[in-house]
Amino acid sequence: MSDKKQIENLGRRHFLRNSAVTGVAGAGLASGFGAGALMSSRQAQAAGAAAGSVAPGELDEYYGFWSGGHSGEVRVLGVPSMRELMRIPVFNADSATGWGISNESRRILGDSARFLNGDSHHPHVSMTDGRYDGKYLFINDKANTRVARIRLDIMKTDKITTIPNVQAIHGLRLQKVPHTKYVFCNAEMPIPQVNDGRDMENPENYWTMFNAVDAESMDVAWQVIVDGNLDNTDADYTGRFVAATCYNSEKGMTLSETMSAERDWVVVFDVEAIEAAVAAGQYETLGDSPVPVLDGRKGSALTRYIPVPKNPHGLNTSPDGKYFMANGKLSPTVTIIAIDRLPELFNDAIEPRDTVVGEPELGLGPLHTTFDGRGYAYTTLFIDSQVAKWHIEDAIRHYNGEEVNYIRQKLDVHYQPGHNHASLTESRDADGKWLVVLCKFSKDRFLPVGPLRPENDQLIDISGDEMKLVHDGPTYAEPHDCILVRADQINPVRVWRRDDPFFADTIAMAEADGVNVERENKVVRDGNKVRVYMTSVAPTFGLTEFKVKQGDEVTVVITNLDQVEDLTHGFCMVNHGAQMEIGPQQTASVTFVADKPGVHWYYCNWFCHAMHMEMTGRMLVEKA
Ligand code: RUQ
Ligand code: CUA
Ligand code: CA
Repeated sequence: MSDKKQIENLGRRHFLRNSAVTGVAGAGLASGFGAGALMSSRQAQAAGAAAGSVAPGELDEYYGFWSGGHSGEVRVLGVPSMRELMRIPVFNADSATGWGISNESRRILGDSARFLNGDSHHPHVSMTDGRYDGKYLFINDKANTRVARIRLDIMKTDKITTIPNVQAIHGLRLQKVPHTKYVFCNAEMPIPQVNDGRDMENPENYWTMFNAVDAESMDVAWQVIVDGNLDNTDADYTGRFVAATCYNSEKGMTLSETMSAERDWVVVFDVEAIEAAVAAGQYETLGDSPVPVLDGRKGSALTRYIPVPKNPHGLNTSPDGKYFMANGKLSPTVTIIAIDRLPELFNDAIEPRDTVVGEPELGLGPLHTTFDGRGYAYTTLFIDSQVAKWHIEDAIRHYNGEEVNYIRQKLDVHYQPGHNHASLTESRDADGKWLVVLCKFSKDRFLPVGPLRPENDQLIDISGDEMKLVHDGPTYAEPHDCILVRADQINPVRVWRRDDPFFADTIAMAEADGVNVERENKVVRDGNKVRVYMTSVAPTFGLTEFKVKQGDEVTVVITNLDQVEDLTHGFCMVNHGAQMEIGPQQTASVTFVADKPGVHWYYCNWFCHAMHMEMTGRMLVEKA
């Protein structure tokens, strides 16, 4: 072991001891597991060294979709190789594909195309009867209060919705059963209602909302006002209940205020009751938004509030459909809520805490829990830099007073894990093969790259009795969460379909100009707007020159006639900030102002052919 490593480890142990002593959550180390049950993580690490390898040319067994945090994108990885396969721009601008530049992407971004930033945390794949159906992936934008949908057949973002009346969409999950009709998403930050300058000095009049977005139309279906705030969320396997954590029941405006109460809560939403209330017209609308807003504050028939220890974070449904689990963060515990007791709670036959059937102590800073489908749960311990593997039913027995050891193993991860995710864990098909742990710090694991370091996504083999760390993967800011889907559950197309709605508006514009984009290369003038239609076939553009006047607004529309898989062209107009991808059989367009007289070259910037460098043309701009 190098000196550096020793220091790192010492520091880590030392930090651990200190946090226990200062009592952030000291009780976590006291009970629940004996030393015998714990294997050295170094042994585990050595044993699994080759397990994650996928030979060159071989395909992975799982697609992994990673959020890109404040980079705003989504990344596609192969698992278990952890090879990055693709990046899907969502809330960010992307030079390579022209996302945020091309007209098709700007139509999807809509009003929010003016924002260049995003913060994507929680990617989730649409489901039918509790199983991934591979149709869509949905993701939140905390930065600009949006929800986006990615079509998984083309792996492109196809809809983005800004959620009204609220700020900062964080937790996002999908209805699992009978199918993903709703995307449930939590607005984290309470604000005055309406937020038009009133009540700014009165935080007691700030409110936030739980939101349901229709997965097909991407319109906001309804919003429910809650007490406190909202963090993470998950849905059950009956289609009726959704639960969310609240860390700010205090409605504190400062850190210390948000930590002042010993308990916060999990709020449970009754989706059937909410739908009935919407149908019965029991709602208001706020400001200019037409979206039904319902009152789900304490005392409402639409919600129940279950007290749980201090500042909970992750909320996870076990794949057997039995439990919601709230991860304690400032408490060393995970609270297990029995979903089959919720109907009684809504009937007021039991008290909120009667739904709690277990509260195992796992260690310091539990953030997120994931499942293997064999009765075990895996919880990240942020402060301890570990993953705890524990047995759910044993934890429930322990809560009922039996002397049982529910912790099976603690594995060191490097360092400070946030989310973890086991293969297929959010579905009935949870298969307990791989566990990805997204560590917020890499510290000494990689060559230093200046003050900003990568994070570290670790792959752990959980197919056996012991967790085995098999891979370190440096990642750029900041995958919060990921989802692993079996490769056969996703069916991407290989070339674009000519009738794809992604560019239907562009085709409609061409038809209105009387242009058949597959056959014609043509310049159409409409006042000072000029539309330049051209085809592309490697290695040439259909037009090698076109002429416009200084000050014209120029729209270049390119149709890639190549039918060959993987034959993507690009279009870049030098010195005009215009750039886009045109995949095989795709039509794409970009608009810019020809404000400089003279000769301006354009070129193809996706490598397409031996003569790719020569795939060029000139725009001749006549002086005004
Ligand atoms: S949530 S770890 Cu959005 Cu935990 Cu980030
Ligand atoms: Cu076409 Cu490079
Ligand atoms: Ca709190």
